[in-house]
Amino acid sequence: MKGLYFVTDRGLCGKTPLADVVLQAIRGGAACVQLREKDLHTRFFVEEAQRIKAMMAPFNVPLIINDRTDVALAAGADGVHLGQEDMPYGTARRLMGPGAIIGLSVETWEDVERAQELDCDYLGVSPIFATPTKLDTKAPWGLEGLAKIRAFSRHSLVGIGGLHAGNAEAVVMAGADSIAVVSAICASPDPFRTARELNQIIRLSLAKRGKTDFI
Ligand code: TZP
Ligand code: MG
Repeated sequence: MKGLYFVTDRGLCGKTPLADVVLQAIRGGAACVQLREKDLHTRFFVEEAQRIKAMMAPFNVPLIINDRTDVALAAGADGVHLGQEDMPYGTARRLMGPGAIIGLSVETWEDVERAQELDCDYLGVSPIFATPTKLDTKAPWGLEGLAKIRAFSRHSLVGIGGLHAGNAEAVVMAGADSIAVVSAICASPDPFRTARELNQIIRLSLAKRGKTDFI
């Protein structure tokens, strides 16, 4: 996982339909989209995921479903993002198959150590900074915590929590391969421009770290 990772929140999109914001984020350069629905009943979550998946078909951008392996399977999504209290990684991998993208949130150092044994596709380092978008988080990792994980982990790292154009470079330089944002794009008056700006910052920062395969 590398680049800009967009995580949805329909409540933060205002009057703009969620699908429009997703399209704008992709046009702005998002490398991945995670559909995150905390309040939808299963039936509507599946229908929404199917709609978004169909809309994303012309783009080479994977759709990841937050928390719910069943919804990911039902909608033919490209992957699932698991929290520590969701389905165990091994079970999700067995159900989703070897080609699926499976990400795992790490909130404590024990989570990071346990993940070292798993062949998940990336770790969601959560949260980097405290954020009003998600209040039930553990202590923020900060840039120091992220750098410590980078030094230890064999996995690709996705930073999430309080990230925006003003701190994305510092987070990439501390070791993130990907920057995940919710409110920076959902609540932006111009999601396309915000995504494009973030994408540029992330690419340049990755290049500074010698990750030139990306550009
Ligand atoms: N997981 C950890 S923090 C967070 C999630 C889903 C929310 C991040 O939202 P924002 O608005 O990008 O700070
Ligand atoms: Mg979760």
